[in-house]
Amino acid sequence: MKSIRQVTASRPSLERDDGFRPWDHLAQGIGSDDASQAKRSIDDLRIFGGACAFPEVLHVGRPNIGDTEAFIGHARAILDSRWLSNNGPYVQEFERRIAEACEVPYCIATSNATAALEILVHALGLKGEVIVPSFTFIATAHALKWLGIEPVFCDVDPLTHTLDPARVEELITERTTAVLGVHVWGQVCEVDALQDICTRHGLRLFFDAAHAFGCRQGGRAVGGFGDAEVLSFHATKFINSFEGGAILTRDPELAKRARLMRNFGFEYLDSVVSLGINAKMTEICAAMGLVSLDGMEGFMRINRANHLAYQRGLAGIRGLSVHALASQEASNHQYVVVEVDEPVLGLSRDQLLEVLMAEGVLARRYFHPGCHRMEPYRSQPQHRDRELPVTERLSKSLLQLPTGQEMTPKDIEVVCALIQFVAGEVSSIRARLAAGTGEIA
Ligand code: T4K
Repeated sequence: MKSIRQVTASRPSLERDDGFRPWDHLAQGIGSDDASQAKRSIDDLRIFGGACAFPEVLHVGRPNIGDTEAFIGHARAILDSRWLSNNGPYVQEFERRIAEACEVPYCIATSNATAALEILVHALGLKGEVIVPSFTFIATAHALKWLGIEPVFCDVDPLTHTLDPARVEELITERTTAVLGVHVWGQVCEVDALQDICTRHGLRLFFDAAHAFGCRQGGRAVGGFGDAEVLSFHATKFINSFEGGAILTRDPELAKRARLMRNFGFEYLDSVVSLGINAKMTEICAAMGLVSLDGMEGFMRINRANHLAYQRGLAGIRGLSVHALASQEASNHQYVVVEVDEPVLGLSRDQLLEVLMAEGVLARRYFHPGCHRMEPYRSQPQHRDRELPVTERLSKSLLQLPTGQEMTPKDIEVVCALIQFVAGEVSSIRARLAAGTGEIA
C-alpha cells in the first residue's frame, strides 16, 4: 500500500503546460477491481490514499462506435474501389443523409467543423467584427481570428448558456458584419430573436452547431437556422466520422461557393474559379459517419437514459444540479452538465473535479476559462476588459460528466454515489484539504 504522500504527490493536476494528459497518469493509479466499491469514510477517497473507484478511466467524449463489421466492410470496399477522397460516393451519400436529417437542401461535408466555419466566413464575405459568445470551444473564436475577423465576445443567458440577444444588440457597431451563435450542449439558441436583430441591422447570422446535430426547436431541425449552420463529427461527438464536419444551408448560391472553397476553388479539372482551401472529407471518414448515423437512434436513447440516471442519482444534493435544457422538442443529450454552487455545496467546482479525477472519473470543465480569457484574446484590452459576468460564472461552476455508449448504468450509479458521498462529507474533506494532506494543486 502506498503512503498518502506518495499518492497525493502523484495526483493529477488541472494546471499543466507540458502536454500532460491526466488519463495517462491515472492508468497507473492504485486501483480497485471492484468499481462498485463504496466509500465509507473520507480515507477511502483516492485523494486521501484510498483505492481508485475506476482504474479504467471514464472519459467525457468517449466515442460511440456503431456496427464495426459494417464499417470494416465499407473500408474494404473503399480500398478495392481505389477511390479514397475528392467527393467520392461515400461522401456524397453522407451529405445526402445529413441534409435529409437536418431538413435542408444543401450539405457540404468537410474535414472538420473548424474548417467548415472558416469556409463560411469566406463564403459569406465577412469582414470587420463578428459577435460571438466567449462561452464556447476555442475553435469558434479561432476560426474568425484566423481569417482576420475580430471576434467580439458577448455574454450568454444564465439559463440557456447561449447568446443573450439583448447583449448582442448592444455590441453592434458599424464594423459588425455577422452574428455567430453556438447551440451549446445542443441547446438551440434564441434563433428568432437573433434573426430579428440581424435582419434589422443587415447582418449575416450563422451557427456553430457542433453540439447540436439531431436537436430540434419550434418544429425545425438544427441545420436550417440562419444563413448557414456548421456541424462537427469529431470523434467525441455523439455521431462521429473520426474527424469531420459539415456546412448546412438553404441558400443555393452560398452552398455553391462553399463547395468550391472546400476543394481549392476547383470548378472542374483545370478550372479554379475562387479562392479555396483543402477541407475535403475522406471516404473512410464518410463511411464511419454513415455507420455512426445508422446507430443514431440507439446512441440518442442511451444518452437520454444516462441523462435521466444522472438526474435521479444526483437529486437532492444542495448546491449541485444537473443542467436541464430549456423547452426543446429533441436533444441528443450529448453532454451531461452539472452546475456547482460553491457557497451552497461547500466545495468549489475545481475541488470536486480533483476528487473525481483522482477516482478515475475524468469529468471536464467545458468551457473554462471563456475564450476571452485565453490567448491571443486575453492580452488585448478590448477582450480582457470586457465584462461577461454570466460567462465568468459558468466557466467557474460547470462540470461535464461522462456519458455515451461506454457508460453502463452501474458506472453512473457509482459516479453518483461518489458525488453524493462527497457532498455529505464536505466539511471533513475541506478540513483535510486545508490541513495539507490532500492539498489542491
Ligand atoms: N465548436 C464547438 C462548440 C466545439 O465544441 C468544437 C469541438 C468545435 C467547434 C470544433 O469542432 P472540430 O473542428 O473538432 O470538428 C474536445 C474535442 O476534441 C473537440 O472536438 C470538442 N469541440 C471539444 C468540446 O472537446 P478536447 O481538447 O477536450 O479533446 P480531448 O483530446 O481532451 O478529448 C476529450 C476526451 O475524449 C478525453 O477525455 C479523451 C476522450 N477521447 C478523445 C478522442 C479523440 C477518447 O476517448 N477517444 C478519442 O478518440 O476537445
